[in-house]
Amino acid sequence: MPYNPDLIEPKWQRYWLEHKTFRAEIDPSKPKYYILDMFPYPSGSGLHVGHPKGYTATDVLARYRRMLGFNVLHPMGWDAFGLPAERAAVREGIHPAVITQRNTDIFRRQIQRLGFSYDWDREVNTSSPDYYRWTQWLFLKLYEKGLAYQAEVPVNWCPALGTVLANEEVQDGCYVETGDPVERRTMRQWMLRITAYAQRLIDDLDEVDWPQSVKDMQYHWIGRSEGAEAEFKVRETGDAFIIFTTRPDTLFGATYCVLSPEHPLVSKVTVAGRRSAVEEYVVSARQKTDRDRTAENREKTGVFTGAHAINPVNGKSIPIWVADYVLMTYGAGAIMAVPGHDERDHEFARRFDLPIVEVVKGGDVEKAAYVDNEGGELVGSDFLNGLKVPAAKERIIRWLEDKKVGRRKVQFKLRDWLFSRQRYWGEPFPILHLEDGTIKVLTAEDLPVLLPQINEYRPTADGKPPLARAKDWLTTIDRATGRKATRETNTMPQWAGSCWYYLRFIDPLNDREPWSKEAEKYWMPVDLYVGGVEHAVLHLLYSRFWHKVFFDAGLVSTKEPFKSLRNQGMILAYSFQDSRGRYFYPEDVVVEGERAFTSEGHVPLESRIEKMSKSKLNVVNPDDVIESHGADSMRLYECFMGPLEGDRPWQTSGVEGVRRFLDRVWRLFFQSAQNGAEEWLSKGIVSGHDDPELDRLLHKTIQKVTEDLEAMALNTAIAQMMTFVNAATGRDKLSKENLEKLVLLLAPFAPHIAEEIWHALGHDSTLAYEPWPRFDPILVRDDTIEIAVQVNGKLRDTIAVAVDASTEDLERAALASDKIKKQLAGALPRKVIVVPGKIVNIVS
Ligand code: ANZ
Repeated sequence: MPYNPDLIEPKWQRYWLEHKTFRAEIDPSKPKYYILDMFPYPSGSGLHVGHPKGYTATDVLARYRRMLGFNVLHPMGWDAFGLPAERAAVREGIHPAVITQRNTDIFRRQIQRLGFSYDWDREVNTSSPDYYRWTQWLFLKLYEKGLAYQAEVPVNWCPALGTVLANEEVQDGCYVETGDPVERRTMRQWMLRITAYAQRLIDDLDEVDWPQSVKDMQYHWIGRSEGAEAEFKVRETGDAFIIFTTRPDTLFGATYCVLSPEHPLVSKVTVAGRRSAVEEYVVSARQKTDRDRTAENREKTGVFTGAHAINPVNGKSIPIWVADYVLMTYGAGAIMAVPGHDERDHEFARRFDLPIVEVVKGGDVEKAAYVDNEGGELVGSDFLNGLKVPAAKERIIRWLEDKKVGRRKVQFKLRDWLFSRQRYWGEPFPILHLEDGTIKVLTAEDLPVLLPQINEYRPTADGKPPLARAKDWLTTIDRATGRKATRETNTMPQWAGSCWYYLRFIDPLNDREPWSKEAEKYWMPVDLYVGGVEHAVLHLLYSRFWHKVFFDAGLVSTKEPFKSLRNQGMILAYSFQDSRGRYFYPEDVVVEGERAFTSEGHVPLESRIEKMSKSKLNVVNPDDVIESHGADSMRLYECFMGPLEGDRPWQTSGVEGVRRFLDRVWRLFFQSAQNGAEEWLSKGIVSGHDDPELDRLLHKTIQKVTEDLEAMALNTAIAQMMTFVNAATGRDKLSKENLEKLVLLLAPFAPHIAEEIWHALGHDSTLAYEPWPRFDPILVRDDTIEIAVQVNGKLRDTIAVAVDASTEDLERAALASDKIKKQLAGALPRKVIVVPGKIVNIVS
């Protein structure tokens, strides 16, 4: 009976679904383990083999934890609202609701074909009213706490998408998902006050076990700077402005000040003769993005206002300039410039011939800014002279505070989160606008505010949200007062639903509250979260923020939602390109030695390893892999490709390799069974520990696989099982007991074949909750160990000895070594020092 995954796999998948094998219920008698995948947005036409890499790893670990006796919560759902789903809808000309339904069905089927052990009774969909009702409810909580507000703000407007975007969604002036450029506009939008949580978002990262790189990205994005504010007076007008600096110690070195072009004082302080030059400069700066303005090697520009500022520390007058390298959106929108010790100021001073003064000793400030902020010593700075930079900072801050011209200040780069979009496919806000221009916030009883069904859902060029076209929906009556009202027409961004889905999973059917206290107490926090690194400062920052708001509102009992986090690497693929840059399907390429040709044209082709993507024709569909080799082979290969975090190219030959391993496992069990399991069982594979060597190897395998699973080193766990199966193949003396152990070890990785064999071994229910095999510590102990032998402190040989060898045995073995004999050249050693289990030292 050959191994046939086509017969085995659908059968067990049906079994698991019908028996609700992976259903999770609160059970205080068991320790819980909540293991979560970042849920996908069901756009496009289904999964490629890159998606399940993380899902496979979490599934292996979920299955392993169940066998260890944990009550495992492992759910899956759909991040169905938002731009990606809507863009797919626009592309295909199908209504987003229809396309979302279609795509979730495809995703669910594909995911189920891989035999993942999700509790499907907990499936959630962020675009369904019984889900987004609670997203709206949570928005009300944010509003109540003063964390949601409307404001006229400079926004990132993306003309191609017809909507504004959050700062986190924009990189290098483009939308991160599509590369479409964004522009600056000022618009009235909904904002969330994430900045109120900046410090806690930093501090609480100490509590979580996350990759350092992800923590660093969050630190960097939040961007905490310690420094001071100082007040400068304008000599000509008597106005005052504040500057923010991280180097208050250099106050004596300030030789000019800069106002950002948007600074409210610019026009007021500019003297008559400079007015047109300054105005012209301000207009041109408005066109540039912050990114352009602060680009490092861009030539500095600026214009003198004709006015002067008085340095509070020494009363000196210094010129006030306007320059676009100072941003209005950071600090106070104004700086004191210290060209001696700041690179940008140095460059600017050079360009406009402004004085450069040294106040920290150590460099040559005429040549370059000397930026040392630790070891340098203050000069030319009156009462700061002789102090090191850190001490000088403290001293000057005290001085500023005493004289009431400044104060200690912590500054963050993080900005409030722009939370509204001019798109259709999102959660409507639970907000009404009354005729007098005030807003009315709806209450829990009014929810959900249903998203109206409209056919013309495309965005508009002028930024008017598509929901404004839903005439019947738009106008309504405020229930409390009977006054006429219109609904808010912006929608929430896709991140809204994903900010809290992990909490809905713990209590998905609750229609009285988003989740119960009981469920939260039992299941939270998420023990392990696995997903792509691209969410480091988007989803992961947003959901941490919401979670902290929930914590403060008493809705959750933990400060952080995700205790540990791992990022899966990318699955890459070989793609073939000709000299004109055209891509070809691998099937259409013939490889001859070093070169590749297309089947027709014989165009010399280049193959390279790239990210899997439809446009590069290098996508591998999991359905095809399952059809040719089965889901178990696919799962094994996903794990065997390399460490979870690494990027690796997909190789069909690799799938064939793990398939051969499963064939071998199958043969190992059925080698005596020509006619099926029953006969095989009755013939009885010999029982008893009659092959001690294989026995030891099995126990070592249990040990290694267990340790590797704990460390999430799934690839090396599989390699160890392969070693065992190779050793066992060909020997017909495996006891049933040992066979069972091997099946249980394999079960988390290749659950279908494992269930099938388990069943054939005479068990009539699933192995999903069988206890994880234990190894015998005596059997895994190595009999021999390596001991180093030194002569006069130099390593000369290593010898293999019994673990329990005595001091005398060790001395004898060391002196018997040929290499040592040669070293001693026939002489007797003067002294032999033996450290049992470690080393033999010989003094000659
Ligand atoms: C004087 C000074 C002297 C500065 C020196 C640095 C070195 P981070 O680390 O990013 O917080 N700055 C302040 N506000 C600014 C704004 N709105 N736009 C552009 N630059 C601004 O950097 C803080 C430093 O960036 C501040 O400290 C200020 O320059 C500048 F030897 O003040 B510093």
